[in-house]
Amino acid sequence: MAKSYDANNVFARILRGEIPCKKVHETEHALAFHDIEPQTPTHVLVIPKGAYIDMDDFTARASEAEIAGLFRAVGEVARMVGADGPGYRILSNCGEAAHQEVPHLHIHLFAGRDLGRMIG
Ligand code: DGP
Repeated sequence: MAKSYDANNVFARILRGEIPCKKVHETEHALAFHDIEPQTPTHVLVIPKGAYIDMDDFTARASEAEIAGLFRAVGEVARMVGADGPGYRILSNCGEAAHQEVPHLHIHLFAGRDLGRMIG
């Protein structure tokens, strides 16, 4: 059964300007802002402006322009925060098994220290 998008999730509210965020970057298709509970010295979330629950929903319904726009923005953010040199990690939790908390697609960008090796 198709999941339905909750228009009152916290990132939808940030997109509508109802909740403040520390903005890093904004494009036609994406918004990037600092995570409220940073796990690394640099921890930015990059989200699509469209109403998509997770990566599964996004890749099924978003246009080519939206998909390209989101991933282009991730690269732009990495360069803007200076993560492109030393390196960074991107991650997106999708659904219950991955413990996704906010039901609006978001890509975490972690940087600012050695991130170690990651498995699973
Ligand atoms: P996830 O578990 O992948 O759904 O991560 C959700 C992230 O969202 C988590 O790292 C904390 C962050 N977050 C939750 N609420 C807010 C908020 O109101 N503002 C910001 N900037 N980040 C938030």
